[in-house]
Amino acid sequence: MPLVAALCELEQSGDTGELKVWNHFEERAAGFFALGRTVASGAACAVVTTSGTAVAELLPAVIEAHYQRRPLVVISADRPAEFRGSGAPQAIEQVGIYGNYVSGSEDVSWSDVIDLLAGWDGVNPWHLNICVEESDLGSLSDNPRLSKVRIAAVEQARQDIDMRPAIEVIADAWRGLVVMLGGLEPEDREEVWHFLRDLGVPVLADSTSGLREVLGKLVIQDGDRILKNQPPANVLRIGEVPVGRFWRDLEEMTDVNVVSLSRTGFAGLARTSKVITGNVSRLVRALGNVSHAGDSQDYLKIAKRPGGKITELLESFPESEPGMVRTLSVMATMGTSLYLGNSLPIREWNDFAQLDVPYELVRANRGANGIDGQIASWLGATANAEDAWGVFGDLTALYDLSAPALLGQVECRGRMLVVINNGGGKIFERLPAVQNLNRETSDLVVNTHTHSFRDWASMWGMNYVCVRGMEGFDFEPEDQTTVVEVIPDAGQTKAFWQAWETI
Ligand SMILES: Cc1ncc(C[n+]2csc(CCOP(=O)(O)OP(=O)(O)O)c2C)c(N)n1
Repeated sequence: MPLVAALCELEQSGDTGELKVWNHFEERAAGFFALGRTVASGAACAVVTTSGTAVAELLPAVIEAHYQRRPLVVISADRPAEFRGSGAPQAIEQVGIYGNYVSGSEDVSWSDVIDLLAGWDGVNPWHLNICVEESDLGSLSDNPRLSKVRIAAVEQARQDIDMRPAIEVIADAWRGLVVMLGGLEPEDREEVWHFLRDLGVPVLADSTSGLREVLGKLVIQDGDRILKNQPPANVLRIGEVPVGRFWRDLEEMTDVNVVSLSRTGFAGLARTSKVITGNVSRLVRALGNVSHAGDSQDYLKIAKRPGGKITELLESFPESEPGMVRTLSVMATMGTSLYLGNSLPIREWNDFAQLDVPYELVRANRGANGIDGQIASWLGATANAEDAWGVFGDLTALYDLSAPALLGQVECRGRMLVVINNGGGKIFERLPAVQNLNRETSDLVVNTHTHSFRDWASMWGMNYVCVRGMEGFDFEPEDQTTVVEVIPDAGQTKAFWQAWETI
């Protein structure tokens, strides 16, 4: 209560112009919403909680922030330190609860709350645990002196970065070089686009790179399979860890030389590879002018045939899940931003979405690839934006049923919340090991269900549209949030994948 009161007082006084308070009764969604805010604003966002398991609810968002390297701060209220280990009400071991997922934490009492962010790097998650005495609760006028702090320089200018691994991989392009493009920060896109256009090597581009639709002829369609059959000698990864299957296959292909240019510094592979860490634009600029390397292994030529076949399949099975994703991808060009939920939505978007019209902004939570907190993260990342589109799997949406409690605090004009309801975690049905299970066991793995999202939409005052066939795609964005429940035809989906295997 004193923390909330202090924040509201500050927000209302207008002394700290940039401070904005949101609220949610449920900490897990609040954590992911805050994460979304850090993504959209580039600035820190703190979640303030009471003591006890409330603090534990934030662990998934803190983990995601750690792997995405986002400045998510947890400010947890705690019972006074002498309660630790006592089993007293709402007293749990809060100190250290986030383990290595925070870059540091402070454990303090109410009267000490001054300059506690001094040790924080301003880049990674951080935990501030504040013990509050019963007597503090009555003395609201003694609010801690929350004041603006200047966070240590976020990233020092690093002249000393060794770019040689990337330079060598480019020089070796004549033996085969493919760029795998993961998610990029919006400000890095232009620099990377110029670099790739100059280099001219084939690119496997994730939707979250924001460049998938603008690289034109450089993008390899069906690249996962083509590269598996004929691996290049070199892979240059730029941005986040790529989503596609070929990145996982690289784990075993230890003779393929892999170099990553990464903001977060995570290799994304357990095998040997080289990672150059830093601001991606700056790293690309440090490579200087590159000469045109082209497509020495003819990947783009090889990809033409399967690319055409896939288009044919999407047209033959328009109500299959990939077919409906394609249609949705055309409609979503109306939006100002796109958020892709994990599991099949992000994969099917990468593989089957339209390639002609770029999306202004594409986001996803790819730190730990969780299906939790996705709707809340999307709301946080688009809190001030009209015409925001988010596409989620059904289990993913079921995980985050409380997230719409935030809708009253965010921009909802034109907001489109798409749930692709295929009746479970259908990504697992694509695995051969699961296909060999008996029905009962596979239903357990897939979490098969028959729930609809109609009543959920109604509970939170959202519009609802159900899309069962192609004719269902004639909905329009409204002034309030619309839930679009897309139900692919299971038979067409099966037929699509069977035909796809034979391409
Ligand atoms: C928090 C969390 N729990 C479990 C998983 C494992 N998992 C990955 S994908 C998936 C299924 C997701 O189902 P759904 O959202 O319906 O998407 P679909 O696979 O049908 O596209 C699960 C359970 C995870 N990634 N994150």
